[in-house]
Amino acid sequence: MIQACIFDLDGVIVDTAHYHFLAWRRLAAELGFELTPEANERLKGVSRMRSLEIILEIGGLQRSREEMDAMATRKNAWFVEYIEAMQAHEIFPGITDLFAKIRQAGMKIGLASSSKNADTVLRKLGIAHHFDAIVDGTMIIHTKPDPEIFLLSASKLGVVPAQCVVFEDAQAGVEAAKRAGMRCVGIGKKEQLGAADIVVAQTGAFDFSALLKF
Ligand code: B16
Ligand code: MG
Repeated sequence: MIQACIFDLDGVIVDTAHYHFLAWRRLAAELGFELTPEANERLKGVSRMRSLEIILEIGGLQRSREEMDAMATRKNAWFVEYIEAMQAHEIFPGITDLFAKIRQAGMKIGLASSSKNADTVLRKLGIAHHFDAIVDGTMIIHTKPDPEIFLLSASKLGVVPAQCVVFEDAQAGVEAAKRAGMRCVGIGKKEQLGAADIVVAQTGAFDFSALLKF
């Protein structure tokens, strides 16, 4: 019986995944190659530095640690510009209704985002009060697909992993949820998120009654 729903942030609650893509694409262009939407799937859910390592791998480039730090800082400044301009209405449709249904059913709600900017996004959307526990990129050592972020969320929520369901848009996030021993709702396309228990195109399209069948 599910006792808690744990939500990823970027790409699940709001389309900040697109802002990450725009910022990484801009950096790739500066480095002299194009970042395609397909290649971008590998960047979703993983930390900023891991994303940069993947970008350099895609471009067949090598850079020193100092150069990488400077590039990650530049990408983050562009991303922060996007999210500072974000409006509360950019939250995906159906999210607050889904939160209300979860609450009515007596379940807890957690947030598990790899982002170190999660606080800013939550503040812009005005939704931090919905969560019983928040875990972000500043609180973990190992990035998704490591299960650390979800195991920490479950422990903060006071629920065992087998009683949790994770909502994730990233391949790395689905893998992390399964490695944590949790159920997973994939947000996106089946071809990319086939390892999830169910895949829906958007979080708001998830049929709450499906939770009761898990
Ligand atoms: P930052 P999520 C993740 O957030 C993003 O999916 C991923 O693309 C990004 O690299 C990561 O956060 C780190 O973000 O650079 O803001 O610390 O999907 O786990 O909410
Ligand atoms: Mg995500």
